[in-house]
Amino acid sequence: MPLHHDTDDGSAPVPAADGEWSAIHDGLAAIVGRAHVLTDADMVAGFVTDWTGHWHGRTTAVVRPADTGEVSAVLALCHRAGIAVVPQGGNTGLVGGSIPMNGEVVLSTTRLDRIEEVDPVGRTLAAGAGVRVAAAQRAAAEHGLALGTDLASRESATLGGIVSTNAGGVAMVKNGSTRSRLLGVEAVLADGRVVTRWTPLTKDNIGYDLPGLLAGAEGTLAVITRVLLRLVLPARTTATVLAGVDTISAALTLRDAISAAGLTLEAGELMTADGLDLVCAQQGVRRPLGTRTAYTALFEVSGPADPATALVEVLSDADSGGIVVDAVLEDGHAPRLWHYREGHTESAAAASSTPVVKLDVAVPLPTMQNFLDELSALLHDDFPTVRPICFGHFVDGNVHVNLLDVPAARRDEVTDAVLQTVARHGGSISAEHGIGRAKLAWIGLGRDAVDRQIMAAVRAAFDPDSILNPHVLRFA
Ligand code: 2HG
Ligand code: ZN
Repeated sequence: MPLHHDTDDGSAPVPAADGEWSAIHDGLAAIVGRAHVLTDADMVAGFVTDWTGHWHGRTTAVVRPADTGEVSAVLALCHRAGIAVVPQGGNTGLVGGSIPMNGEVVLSTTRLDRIEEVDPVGRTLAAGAGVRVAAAQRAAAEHGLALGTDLASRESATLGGIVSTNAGGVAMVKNGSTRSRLLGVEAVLADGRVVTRWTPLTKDNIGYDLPGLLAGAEGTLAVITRVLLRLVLPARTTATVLAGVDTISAALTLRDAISAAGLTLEAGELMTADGLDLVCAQQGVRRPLGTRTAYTALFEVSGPADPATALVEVLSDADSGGIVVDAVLEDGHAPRLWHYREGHTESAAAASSTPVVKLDVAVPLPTMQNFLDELSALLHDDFPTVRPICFGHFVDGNVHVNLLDVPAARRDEVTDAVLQTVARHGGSISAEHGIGRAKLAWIGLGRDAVDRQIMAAVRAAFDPDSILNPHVLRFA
């Protein structure tokens, strides 16, 4: 089979001539069936553009294998031909991490969609990487258990995707990261070899944590085909409150009062006045509170007895202490209240005249107020036409800085300004979305030179020919 030449930036190998592709397409079709090798522009359109609309690429073929054997054969073929491959799940990522930019083959995992087993005794779920998060949640719920990861894109995001990005989401405060619940994994290396660590044991201490390494690797080390996840016990009774507060410190005081009352925090989210206004305007819903406050915190709590009554007591104390300006409370998970928070992403996208610049960052809680104040002053002074909307999983220190109406020519400049501010506050330039392509230029703000050398060596050990997602998560 003919070999490759390098693309523009010298790193992603693809075949040199069109004729070579037809042989490769035939080889791929022999593995997965002609119907699962997509080459038509209309058919591949949804695989080459990301959700934000900023990342547009091109692919010479989207391949949809049905099982691990087919994934292995596809990768072996691409490896022999020196063709770069971009693994893709639900394509809901926000950092351009699953978009082919230089004609790479897209390996879509969405046909690996079998839920194999929920073990209610061992409390585990075994499933294909292409299973949607919501489907896995439903399967766990049928056995009185919960997946432990929850995020707004649950209907589209896949298990392989949330493992590959080590997704955080709204339940991380209670259940920890996706990585922390990954017990086992089956994955295919760039040359087609299959690596399997598959033990439902929470205690299994033999050598390096390979599943932990694949979690958060953004598809650069191997293509995950199956996952074994530890499930969690869901809360039996919950209550949800939206609390209007003037400061981050007040929101944190409320968090502490909730814990001190013996309630468990299921989620702790933050919105700003501008963010709530935007959601209300875009979604045509009424403001949830009578008073417009600088911040609105959403807490979902659980407790052994009656969490709603316990929460009312916490709120009336907080109210008399001048901490909470206004609040609305509902029993249970309260989708109506959650909608104000989960509506942010779509509302920002719909309201912006340019693709939203999405900067998912984390800062230490004691500095969050200073960070937000400094950020807002900086944007106001240096980027007066940009509209910032900040929200996120604030109890984890996680802020989603969304920047609307950023002119294309100023994307990098404003990104740099925000990420430098994050670094000055001792924060992380990527809290939960990963580095992808969007933050490649800033990785040095979060990892020092030796750290990056080790990560590069790990990557080379898995994929010495740089076949897998070559433009993502680079360390040089
Ligand atoms: C969320 O928390 C997601 O809703 C998306 O992480 C965040 O749109 C964003 O910036
Ligand atoms: Zn988030």
